[in-house]
Amino acid sequence: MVYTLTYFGMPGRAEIGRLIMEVGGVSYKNEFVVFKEWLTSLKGVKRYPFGQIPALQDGDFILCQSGAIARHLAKEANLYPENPRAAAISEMFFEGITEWRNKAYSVWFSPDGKDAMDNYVTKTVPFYLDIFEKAINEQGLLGNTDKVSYVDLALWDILQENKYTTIYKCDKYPKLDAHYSMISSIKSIQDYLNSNRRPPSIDEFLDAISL
Ligand SMILES: N[C@@H](CCC(=O)N[C@@H](CS)C(=O)NCC(=O)O)C(=O)O
Repeated sequence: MVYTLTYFGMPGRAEIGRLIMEVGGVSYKNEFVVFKEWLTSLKGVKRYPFGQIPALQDGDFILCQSGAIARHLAKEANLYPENPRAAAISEMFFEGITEWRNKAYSVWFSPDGKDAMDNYVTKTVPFYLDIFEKAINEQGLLGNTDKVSYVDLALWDILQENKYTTIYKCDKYPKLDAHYSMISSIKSIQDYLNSNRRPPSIDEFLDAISL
């Protein structure tokens, strides 16, 4: 069985699914959708219940909504906490990461100008960095287990998407730094980042569609 992961040619909301499959050893292939083609012919097709992507597919099995995709894959890849309370805590943090991502995309994809971007960089991001620094300090891994889970990968993803190491890295977040480095050093993550399965960044995607 090989999943097909359909999304635009960028990490975005599909990236957590990719990371889980890479770390968990689940076979998949990317189907990169061209934005123009999406708008003109693909958006309306019935196979996507919400008319949006990412979508994960294996034959008749079609799953949309990035959180549902992440949880399904995490369970399959043994990256989902077994203990019900640890699972609930992991979901709490996952929802927080999604909330952060929604705020980011509302600024990056529909820029309301410099003020919105400044507010995002100086207030929104530090707000979430403080929360996750505290969480990791208190409980180690975000899944509240002794091994890396899907939500730790989701945290790494949102940090790298926000260019954490170049813009925000500072002594204020030692636990986050250690967590980020630990995930970056996982061999399957390194292999993935060096492979052609890793799509171009959101910046490159935005540059390309504005041409
Ligand atoms: N809640 C959904 C949001 C999906 C979403 O916003 N997808 C965007 C790309 S990031 C999309 O399909 N945009 C094109 C469109 O809405 O036509 C999820 O998490 O998967």
